[in-house]
Order: sequence, then structure tokens, then C-alpha cells
Amino acid sequence: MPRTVYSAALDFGATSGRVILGRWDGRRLGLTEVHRFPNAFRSLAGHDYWDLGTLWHEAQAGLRAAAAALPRGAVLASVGVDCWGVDYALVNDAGRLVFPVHAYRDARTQEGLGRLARTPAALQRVYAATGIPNVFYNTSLQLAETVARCPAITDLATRCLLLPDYFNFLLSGRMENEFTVASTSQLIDVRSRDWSRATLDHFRIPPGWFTPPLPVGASLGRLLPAVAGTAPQLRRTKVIAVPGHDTACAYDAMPADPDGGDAFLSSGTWSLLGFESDTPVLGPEALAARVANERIADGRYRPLTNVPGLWLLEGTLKDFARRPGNDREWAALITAAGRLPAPAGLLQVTDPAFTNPKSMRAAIDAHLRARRLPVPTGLPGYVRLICDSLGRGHADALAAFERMTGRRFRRILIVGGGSRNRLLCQATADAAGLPVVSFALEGTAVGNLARQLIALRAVRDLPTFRRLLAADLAQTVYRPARPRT
Ligand code: LFR
Repeated sequence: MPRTVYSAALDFGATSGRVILGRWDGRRLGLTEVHRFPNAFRSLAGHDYWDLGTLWHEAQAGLRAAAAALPRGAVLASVGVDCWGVDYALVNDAGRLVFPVHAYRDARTQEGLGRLARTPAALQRVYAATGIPNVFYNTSLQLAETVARCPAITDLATRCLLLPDYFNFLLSGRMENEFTVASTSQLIDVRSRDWSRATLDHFRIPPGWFTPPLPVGASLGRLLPAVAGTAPQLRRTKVIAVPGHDTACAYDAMPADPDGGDAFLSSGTWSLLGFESDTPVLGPEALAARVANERIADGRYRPLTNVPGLWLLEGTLKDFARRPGNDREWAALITAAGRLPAPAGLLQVTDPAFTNPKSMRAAIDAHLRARRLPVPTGLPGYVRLICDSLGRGHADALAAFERMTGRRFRRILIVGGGSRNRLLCQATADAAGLPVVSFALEGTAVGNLARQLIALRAVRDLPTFRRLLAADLAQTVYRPARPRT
């Protein structure tokens, strides 16, 4: 009998976080959500910040809940952290925060974004060097803004830790930059696994803020005694550097066909549509289509397009006093939305007006009125419009990839919150003319756990994990109304 291994995934999302206890018996991964908490950034004097104290408090509560959920005598072998990409903490050598932690939707990068967009030679150089397009949330633009506006920061900060790196530091006491999340920064060299010196210089970011990226699977040591506390189950828990980027974890969890015919869709606050590739997708068309060549743990590429995702729906829900509070009410809302006639026109979901509006409903209404389209009358109408529009956005991104690479995808695999939204899955299948295979799977947490199990040598490698996972996983297939020929 192979030994049973227990590991915990700390999985931070922009609108909610969770701690999931994984139980691996040698063939199957059992999941228990031991802690879930809301997350949101807060505004102070016109800028947006994450509340790291609360996130860390929740992480610790989740760890204690994981320890308490273990069977008698069992211990927690390891813990891994994944988080949204791009955001970071600036610290000194003692690990003290020397700058407040901004949220990536803060409008402070707009000026730098526009400047780079208007300087095609520089933009092309940065894209050729990093494979990451010019998007408002890039770490590069955020750090450039901080250094330009608050120059004293270069005397105060000695290290820049992306958020999963910072949580790893709080857990283990080690300051490292993990490779996959580093690749979201627009500061990693697309041809190597190291930082791009030319790009750091372009943005005037001190190169000394970063150390050579740590490979996925490295152990950061045991939980600090102050974190483990008195729980005997946590005394020997290892902190493992999993892919710190949640999207890297979600893609790792995809039970994909090894033949490469699957496109991947990680559907949460953002919709990340892409695939795995031995080579990056670069050049003018890729830059125009905003293809991000993020990295896989093994150094390969995850070319993907970041389509605004369920953020639109989450924002709209806030504008309705009567919104679903449980699964049954959600199902009723989706059914009501599905019964409505197809909308007369769709949203262009990439409109920057949807990035961080005061009211999402008002932003949608203004967008529709500007295009002389009817405004929905109730919540089901908005849900229908958003799902159909996201489906179209997914299909467009897929078509662009096929044009650029000559690939033909046969299926779209979807994980994450959106995989449970049948309207969204069907809209995507119909718009793309391809079957959408939905796995009701917390992809980010599963990928996080898979990488821990591989590091602990409880699973041989990722292909083995995916094969075992696929054999065991319930799936729903949404067939397109009109399959493409
Ligand atoms: C998803 C995600 C995306 C990234 C965006 C901002 O949670 O990590 O991959 O582009 O958040 O970091």
C-alpha cells in the first residue's frame, strides 16, 4: 500500500481565497475545502491596495483548519501557495514591507501604458525580449511607476517579492522569486529562465531587487515555528515552491490529451485562454492579439490571451440588491437567463471601461447605449449578455491562436468557477463551434497540490498525475449548436 500523503494548497484569488486539504492515496486526490474567505482590494485617496494583513490572517486560519481536519495521527506533509499574478511586495533585508501593496487594477499605470503603446520601437523590443504584451497590470509598469513617483524607494527596498513569494516568505522565512509567477511580470527573458536585464533597465527597475528564479518544486524549508504554533500536525510541514501563479497551477491541472489538440480555458475573474507549447508565440500579430507567453514549470510556454472574465458578472451582481445567495438560487438565475432570447448585440469585453468601474452595470449600460444596443431590464438579462459576450471573446481568442500558429484545436477544456456555469460553457461551445469539456475542478488548487506531490516524490511527474486525474474525473461535454467543419 502506498502511503497516504496530506498537503494543503493556499489558493488566493482576487475575489476569494481558499485553503484546500489534499489527500493522496497513490491513485486519487481527495479534496476538502477547509477554509474559504472573500477578498477585495480597498481604495485609499484614489489608489487601490490589497489588505495583506487580512490575507495572511486567513491563510493561518486555513492552515489550522487543515491541521484540525487531518485524521488522528496524520501530519501535513507540505503546503504550497498560488495567487493571482503580477502584484508584489517591496521589502527590505529584514522582510519588512517598505511600500504599500497596490492592487493591479489601480489606474496608476495608465500613463506608462500609454507611453509604451506610443513608442512602437520600445514596445516591440520589450515584447521580443519578454514575450509579454503591454497590459495595464504588468509588474513592469507598476514598478516603473513606483520608482518614478517615489524615487526614495530605491533606498528603502532591497527585494521585490511577487505575492506568492511574499507568502512563502511569511511561511518559511525564505525570500525567493519563483519562476512561473516571475514570468507574469514582463521582466523575464523569453529565451532563458532568467530576468531580462535590458527590460529591467528600460523600466529603470533595480536589478538587485530580484534573485535568480527558483524552479518549481524546490523546498523552502519547514514552516516557521511561529506559524506552525502548537499544532503537532504542522511541526514538520514543508513549504514547497509550487507554481506561484494561479493560472500556471490551473493549466497544470488540465487532464489534457497528450496529443496537444486541447485548448485550455481557466475561467475565473479573468478568462485565460491558451495552450502549452515548446516555443513562444511572438511577432507583430501576437503582440496585437496581446498573447502572453507565460512559462510552465519545465521552462516551456503557455501562450495565452487574457480575456476579461467573470469579473464582469461579479461586478454586475453587486449592483443588484437581490442576487443569488446559494447554489439553488444560482441555478434558477442561470435557467432564467438561458430562457431569454439571444441578445441583439454583444459586449466588446476588452473595453477598458470594464477594468475597474465604480458600477459595472452602469459601465455595461453606457457601452451598450454608445453602440445603440438595448439595455437589459433585469439581472437574468445581464447574465445572459455577459455569458454570451464572454463566449464570443473566448472564440475570438482561439481563432487568433489558430491563425497565428496553424494549429487546429479539437476541444476546449475549462476549469475554474466558470466551468460550473452552463450558460457560459454552452456560449463558448456555440461561438467556437467546438465541444467544451467542463471539469468541475478547482483547477488552481489541484495544480498546486499536484506540484507538491511531485516534489514529495509521491507522484512521478505531471503527465502521470494528469493521466490518473483524468481517469477519475467527472466531466460534462457541451456540444456546439453548429460544429465547425
Ligand atoms: C488570474 C490571473 C491572470 C493574471 C491576472 C492578473 O487570477 O493570475 O493570469 O493575468 O490574474 O494577475
